[in-house]
Amino acid sequence: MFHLECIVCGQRYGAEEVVYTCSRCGNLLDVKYDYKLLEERLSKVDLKRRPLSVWRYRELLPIKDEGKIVSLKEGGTKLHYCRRLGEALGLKSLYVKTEGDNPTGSFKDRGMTVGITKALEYGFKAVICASTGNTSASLAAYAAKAGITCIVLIPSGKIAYGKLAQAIVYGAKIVQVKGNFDDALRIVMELSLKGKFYLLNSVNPYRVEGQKTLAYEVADQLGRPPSFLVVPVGNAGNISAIWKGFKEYKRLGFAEATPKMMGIQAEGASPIAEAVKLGLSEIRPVEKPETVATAIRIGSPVNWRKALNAIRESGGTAETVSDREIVEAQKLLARLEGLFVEPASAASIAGLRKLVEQGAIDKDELVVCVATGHGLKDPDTPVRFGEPPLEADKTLEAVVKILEER
Ligand code: AN7
Repeated sequence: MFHLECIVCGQRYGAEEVVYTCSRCGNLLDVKYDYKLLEERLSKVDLKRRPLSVWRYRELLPIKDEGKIVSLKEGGTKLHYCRRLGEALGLKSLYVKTEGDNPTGSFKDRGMTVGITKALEYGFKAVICASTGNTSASLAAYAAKAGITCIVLIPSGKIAYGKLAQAIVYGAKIVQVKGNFDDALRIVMELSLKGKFYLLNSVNPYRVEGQKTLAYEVADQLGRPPSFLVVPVGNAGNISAIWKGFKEYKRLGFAEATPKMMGIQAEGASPIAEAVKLGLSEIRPVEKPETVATAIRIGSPVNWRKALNAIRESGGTAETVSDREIVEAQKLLARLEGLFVEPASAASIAGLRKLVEQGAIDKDELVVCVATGHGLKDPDTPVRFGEPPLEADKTLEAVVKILEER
């Protein structure tokens, strides 16, 4: 029903083989399905009868044994109509998809429910990942649910506190690496080739399949795909997966159009945006990535080729935002809509603001912004950049006085 194919040389791999990248040319793999068969067997009416969730779309996911599915009830996240934020940015139809609603507070859960299920299908007793935080939190939770060992490598001192707390409490073996995410990923990729640990970074073609369900959900929630889909980009698995989802929905006759994919990166970690803007055919990795949005502090995104395809094929573009713009956008979304998202997610709002200002997105367009992770993941950033609380003596008069002063 499905197999893997190299996105560059087309080499095929059977579903029984554990393989992460093409053993012939080293490039990324993609899961391929028999769409003709799926078209015959699956109707949109059938899908819509099931609850909105990742597994609503189970026939479109690369699972052999439904009995083995490990789920924490991921997906089915809210799509908020943002009238006030839309007005502030100059858009009539702006929606924000809050992926923080997921069980561990980020979109990674969509991928991990599929990824851990694959780990069990293959008979692994341990899983591994490198992470800027959310991947480790999610993998640790799903490994706990499955009852298998979880090992995570994180860049020393550079992950948000909430995410670290999650990995600790779910019982992962955590190794802080004295380097950045790219260093940690290189190590786990090498380690996974020894065969003992199943690798669940977004280079794993099965994991990102789960993430494409965001596209199906958005199309189902709106009744059609948006004109623009704005998403933050780090290792670039998510933008690639979401694009695949929209393409599949159209291919299956469940949607009539596809959105333009708009990828947003932090200025200090923006090799993909650079390649898009300069029209490069390959990215130039950033040696020392830096940004307040630690989730996307990634200099050498493994999925760059898929992401450049997604952006170009969809007719979209990429933009960069500064740390100041990210922090500002985080406040704006919180204060106008009551939605608290982490800095990386706020990057998509900051990027959208720029794209509207530049005229790349018209005010009448239907726009969906993906808020990839919950604000409570990183409580330090708003405290560091926001106004400190007032302080008063413990009397009514003192409190009244200080309130009047402000
Ligand atoms: C909130 O957890 O890479 O472009 O190791 O946590 O698919 O990498 C996180 C990435 C956006 C970027 N928003 O997604 C990790 C990790 C949030 C994130 C991204 C991440 P990709």
